[in-house]
Amino acid sequence: MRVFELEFPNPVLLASGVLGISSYLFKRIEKLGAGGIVTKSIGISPKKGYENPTIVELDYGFLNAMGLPNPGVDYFLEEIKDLSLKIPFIVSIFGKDSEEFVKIAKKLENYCDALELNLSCPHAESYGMAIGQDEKIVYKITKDVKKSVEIPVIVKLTPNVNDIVRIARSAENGGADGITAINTLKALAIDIDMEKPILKNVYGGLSGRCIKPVALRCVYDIYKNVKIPVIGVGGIASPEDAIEFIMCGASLVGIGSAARDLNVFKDISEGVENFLKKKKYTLKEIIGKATKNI
Ligand code: RRO
Repeated sequence: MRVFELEFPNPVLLASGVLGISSYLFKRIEKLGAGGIVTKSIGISPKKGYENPTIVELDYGFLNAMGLPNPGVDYFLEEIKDLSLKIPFIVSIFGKDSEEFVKIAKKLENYCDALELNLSCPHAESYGMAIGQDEKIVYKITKDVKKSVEIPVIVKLTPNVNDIVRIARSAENGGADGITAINTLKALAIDIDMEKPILKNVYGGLSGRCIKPVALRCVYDIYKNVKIPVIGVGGIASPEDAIEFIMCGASLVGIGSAARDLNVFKDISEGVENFLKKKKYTLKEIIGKATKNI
């Protein structure tokens, strides 16, 4: 499967933010059958993240406010400089403005296959969703990063906007090679015995099965309105979920919350392959199929 001029052995990727940033873990995810890896978001300098509790499991998904914990780009480069993978390795990055994004992007360019710009963390005011909700900022950051590196640049969008298509178009106009949809939904959970919000940060990002229909709607709308490939992320836990996303227009899918079971990559990619065999389709033939059968 060729997307962004990179060869993916299967369409099932590790989504950003899920399993840390150690080289050992990336090798392990490759062995477990992932078609590609997107790292936890990396910033310009080390960041401890928020105090606990930073994550809570709900009946229908997870709510997290980790607070962008990461070791900073220089330490991360030390960690990955000898990493050798056969699958595409995509580094997610965040910054407070386009200058910071460009600085980080340039440092990483020779050590990864593509960059994913995280413009969508739901609770990091000056780093995340606030910039990803503004189409002019999305355009500028995308354009500036694109101008400064040779590798593909993918933009990860927030669903916490009135019109995600407008934002996707800004990324496309800025020169993005692809769109990842979606990051988590801004949400809240209350501990009724403590009589206060569960997360230290109060607000968090909702992920898991409950956000799948929202993510599908976003992928569907983006696919119909932009030409660049889409990576679908949001509540995917089975081959059937992945096929729904592909039929809505995703060329690749990302696994986040469901990656607590590390067999998920093989299970989903084999399940998708079996479906295609049974229906006598190629993967390419079903991308966006549900948007045409109306
Ligand atoms: O680190 C986080 O708290 C976080 C990030 Br960067 C993100 O993009 N999405 C999310 O739900 N949490």
